[in-house]
Amino acid sequence: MRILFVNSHAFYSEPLGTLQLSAVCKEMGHDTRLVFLNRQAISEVLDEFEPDVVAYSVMTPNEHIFLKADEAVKAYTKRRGKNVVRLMGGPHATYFPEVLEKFNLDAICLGDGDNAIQHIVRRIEQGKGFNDIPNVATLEQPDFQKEVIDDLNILPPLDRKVFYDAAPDLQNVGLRGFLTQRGCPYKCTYCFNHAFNTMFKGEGRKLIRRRSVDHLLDEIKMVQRDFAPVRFIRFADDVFVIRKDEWLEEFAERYPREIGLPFYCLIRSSGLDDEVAGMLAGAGCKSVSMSIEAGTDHLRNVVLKRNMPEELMIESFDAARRHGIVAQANSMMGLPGTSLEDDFQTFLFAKKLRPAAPTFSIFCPFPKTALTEMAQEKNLLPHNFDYNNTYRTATVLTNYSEAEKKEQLRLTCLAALFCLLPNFMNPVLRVLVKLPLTSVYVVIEAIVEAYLRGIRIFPGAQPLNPLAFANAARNAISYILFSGGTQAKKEKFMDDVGQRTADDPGSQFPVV
Ligand code: B12
Ligand code: SF4
Repeated sequence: MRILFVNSHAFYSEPLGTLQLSAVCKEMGHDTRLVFLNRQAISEVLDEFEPDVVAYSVMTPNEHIFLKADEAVKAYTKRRGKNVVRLMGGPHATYFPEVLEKFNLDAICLGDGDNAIQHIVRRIEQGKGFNDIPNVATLEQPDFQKEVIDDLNILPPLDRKVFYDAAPDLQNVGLRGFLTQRGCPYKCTYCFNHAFNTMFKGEGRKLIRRRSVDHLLDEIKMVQRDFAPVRFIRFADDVFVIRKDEWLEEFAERYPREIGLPFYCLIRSSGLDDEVAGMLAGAGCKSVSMSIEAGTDHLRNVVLKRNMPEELMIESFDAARRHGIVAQANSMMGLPGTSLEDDFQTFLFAKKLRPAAPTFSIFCPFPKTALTEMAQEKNLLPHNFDYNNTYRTATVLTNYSEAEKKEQLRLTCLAALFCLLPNFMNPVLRVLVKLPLTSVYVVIEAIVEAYLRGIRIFPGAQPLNPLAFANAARNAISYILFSGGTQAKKEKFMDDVGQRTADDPGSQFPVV
């Protein structure tokens, strides 16, 4: 059977869930292909690959791109008179099962799909329907039995070949992503994890699961052998260190001996004390993503439920510096009920913590998260807001005037640069955000972002040469311009979804 996996954009980090599913399908003896909608025309791939199954993997802000692609799939089935099974999984299908009806899909997968895809494929072979498969909902049977994959060690290594076949240029970027665990126990109000935990908690279901160090290191060794050049490892777990435990001790002892490559991981500031920073640095950790999110204790700990007092954050950023770990730290502007002055305070707080790689974004509300519901209850966000149009755009919250929204956008573009400049420059930032130079600031943001990623966060992942840097900056600019661009630009991208070719990659995420 031929299974076509469909993702929206090729990012600098691989779509690990899709690669896992592709590996499972290949292990069952099936043929798989991956298409990125920002790189290749789906109709071209359909004609060439002639899939029996089309498997969409979707994040909520990209739903509109998939609706467009789905039109091309439906047109193909009509043209060929062929029955193609259309499936969807990933976070959007998990939190918005209404897509089943909206797309009129054969089935959706909610949560872990590793077993679900096997059952689905077997049922297709047997000519049977998809009812009564754990984590799978159909229009006929929307309620489903829940399951989480308990033992991650039974999963095959990710199918990276399918990724580099779809995005060959990304193999030269020597960055390779791995997951060591699934699940996150925290309850940040802007994130979907609390929704996931509420949905899947229950008798016998373990929400936090980790692979053995053996299983992980074996996969890394295999990737070093088969997907050279590997220069930098990116652990993509939501939180790499939830607690200091035996797993971390074993990893910290074996990883440098057996792998010895620099790595990056995500961690909460509350998890990085001096001891953990020392262990990570000793193991080869060169950079961590340690979000700040907001500049006051009230916003961080009451509104966002981050549970991170200021003193603790100062200590953890100091610990990172002491151990030579670059801290990438994101902060969000534009929270429900805040003002432009709060956004400046967030900038100043981030600057006080002195992260080596500061980044800033505008809060992007998603239905079904606690923070979005709170904003709607307080009439700070319309109930019918367009969630497809909130990523890298001006805030959709009503607690900012139109003029303030523009200033906030400019502040977000310039904040990373000004975090790296001396404090006496801060008043200049306040002047610059008033000038109507957003397009110039977007370019500045892209260059700073490409510099931080290439030189500070993933040093050495890409060989240092001016051409590679220029390419990364160009990609960053085109991605930011697309994702934060005008409605007209977005519509143009949508029109192109069916026509894009491999030679015209369109907007790409920065690859460095
Ligand atoms: C790495 C990552 C990214 C990477 C890129 C991811 C990529 N290359 O695909 C980057 C940094 C680019 C990114 C960006 C964003 N991200 Co992100 N990201 C993640 C993260 C941390 C890990 C993804 C992952 O590898 N998961 C592990 C794999 C195993 O799980 P999975 O992908 O879900 O796949 C499994 C199942 O879903 C299922 N499945 C998936 N597809 C399919 C298809 C079929 C047919 C079937 C049967 C099953 C199935 O089976 C898989 C194996 O079990 C997740 C959090 C998380 N824990 O998942 C957030 C997450 C996906 N991101 C999220 C968000 C909100 C964003 C941003 C909008 C952030 C922002 N506001 O700035 C942007 C969106 C950019 C854009 N325009 O697309 C949300 C998505 C919520 C939603 N409703 O869609 C998540 C869930 C975080 C959260 N908890 O809130 N992200
Ligand atoms: S720690 Fe990160 S992944 Fe976990 S709930 Fe908070 S934002 Fe989500």
